[in-house]
Amino acid sequence: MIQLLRMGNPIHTGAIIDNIETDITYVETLPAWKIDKALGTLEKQLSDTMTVFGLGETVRGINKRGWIYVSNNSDDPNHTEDKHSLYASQNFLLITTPDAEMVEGVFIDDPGTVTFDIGYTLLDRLTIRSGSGNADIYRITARTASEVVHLFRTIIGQSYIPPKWAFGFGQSRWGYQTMEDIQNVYDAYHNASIPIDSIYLDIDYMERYKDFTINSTRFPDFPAFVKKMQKNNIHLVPIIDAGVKIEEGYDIYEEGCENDYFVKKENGERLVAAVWPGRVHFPDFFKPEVQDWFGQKYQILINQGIDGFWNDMNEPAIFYTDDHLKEVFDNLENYRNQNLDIQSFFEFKALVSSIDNNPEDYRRFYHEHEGKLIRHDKVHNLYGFYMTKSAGEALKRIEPEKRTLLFSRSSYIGMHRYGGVWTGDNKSWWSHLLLALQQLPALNMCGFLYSGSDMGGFGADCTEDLMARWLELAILTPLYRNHTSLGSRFQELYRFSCIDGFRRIIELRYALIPYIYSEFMKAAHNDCMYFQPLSFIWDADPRAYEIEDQIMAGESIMLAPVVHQNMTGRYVYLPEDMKLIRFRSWNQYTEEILNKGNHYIKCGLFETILFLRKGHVLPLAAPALSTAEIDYSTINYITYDADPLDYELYNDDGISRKV
Ligand code: MIG
Repeated sequence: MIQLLRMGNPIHTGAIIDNIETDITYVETLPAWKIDKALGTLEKQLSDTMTVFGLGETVRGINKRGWIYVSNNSDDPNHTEDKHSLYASQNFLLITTPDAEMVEGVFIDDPGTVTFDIGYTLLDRLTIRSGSGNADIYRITARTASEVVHLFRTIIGQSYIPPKWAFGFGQSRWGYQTMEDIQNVYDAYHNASIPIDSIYLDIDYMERYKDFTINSTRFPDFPAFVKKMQKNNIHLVPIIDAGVKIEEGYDIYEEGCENDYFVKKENGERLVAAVWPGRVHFPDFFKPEVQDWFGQKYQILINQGIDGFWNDMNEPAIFYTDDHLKEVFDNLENYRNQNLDIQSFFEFKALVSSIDNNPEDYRRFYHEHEGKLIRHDKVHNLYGFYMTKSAGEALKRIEPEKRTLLFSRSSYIGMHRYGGVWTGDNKSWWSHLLLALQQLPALNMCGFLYSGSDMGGFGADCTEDLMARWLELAILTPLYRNHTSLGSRFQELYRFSCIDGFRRIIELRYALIPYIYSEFMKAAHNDCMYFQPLSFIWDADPRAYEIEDQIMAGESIMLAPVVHQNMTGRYVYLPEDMKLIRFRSWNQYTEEILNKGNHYIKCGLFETILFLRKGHVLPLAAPALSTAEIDYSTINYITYDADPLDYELYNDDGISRKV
């Protein structure tokens, strides 16, 4: 059952699809919730046995109890557990207990700031607050968690489906500058015989960080290079940033000015902000004509052979605005030649550090939404969604028959119909390895099936063991990309000492692609989850609700990866009898049946452990150097009290849209 309670006067966000077939009942109250429309709050008592799942890409665990989360898309590269906001706002929660007769989901459709106090102020109280008091609140109830998710997904629409090659391994690094850099990465992978499908182009491929340009000194004949790479089954995936550089003669800047496509301030002047290129204007993605215009620009790169993109800096991130920077400089004068004391020193410091992503700046500009001007902060969390929608719809227009890879940093529920997400600038920390696992089921609940973290970690220096464990943890994660920051230690797999170990893991990944692709496509077509918390399956088992480092991936496999340094094994909880498959490589593995309960499982550094459910099947192909070369005619099936024919293997040409 789906109920809708309206608070205030919410805007139409597009999170929910327009032609819903599911019945929705409009209500004035919600059972077991205390609603205060004046305050914009809804409150619920949490019993001891209740678990709260959801919120998509956030810090902390799978069970969200015990913290306060704030939906306010933020470019913050320090994802520590004291943070409240990351890049995305996925305002969906699911509340359940082991003995539940009914499971409840709530979605707060409000693109402004929304606060989720989940047992922070009071241990047993959940308080959700819409900052503006304007929100559509959907309450979805069903017998099980999976049914709640399924119902929810029927009203938010089908998930984005990437081309099959996007399930292969990708290599990225902020700092690859030239054609030679990219060629060297390819050559090194090729020489090491490590399978790979994509290499990413970060901001340095552009000319002075201008969207849809190619630096012709660094890439003298870009289309030829793209083609050459494609012959090797390598797809180049360029980054697109939200801000458009202010530069006379730059066509996109000039067209945007002429046609009034950029966001403006109250006085009607265009907002001048700054990101990589220096001063930029932000396209007003809220206007349909701007969506069409900007989206169509992707064709410039498509025409040069490109078939994948990642949208960055679309919270939008703001280094500074001209207006605020001027205020800061003016103010700084007051501190010159002063004896800065405890008070003034900290004011001075705060002044300087207030320059980027300043909340005041997000109140300086407006969007034109369905004919009305709305101040940015009230709809802030839609910006990345609309940028990606602009791209996604254009890609469909440009190539109606073909799937293109597209994922974004910032997002809001609804964006899952147009692209996937990566979880932004994590760090090469063991705690972020675990976080990468914990975010997946929450993202899947609200339709973000194509997602993944920067493997090896973006910021900080990666170690060889962390990289190996990350590749193992993500072995079934759809987006499988090694990415890192400028200035960090090189972490391409061939940089490390045990290249053979890395090759064995990546080969296993490729052997698993028939399974990954089948399970992904089934989840996308049937509005289901690919990654699930254990309790979604074993819902009567109280232990299953407390497992924070094991998840289900598809119907057959439970993941229980090693997430700590210097450990060659771990405790695993089996909610039922399972078969442990310990892979040394894709074709060297042992199988062992284990009983329900607790086990200590050995897992050496370059070993991958998977747990196969009873009555289920795991298909395995012989690996190839790219997804295009995987031979489906030689699939081998590992079974546990099941017949290979029990498995529904899904395959298609991997590139056509909707079959
Ligand atoms: O602020 O384009 O999250 O993946 O490498 C840095 C450079 C801007 C942030 C992205 C990251 C990317 C980086 N970008």
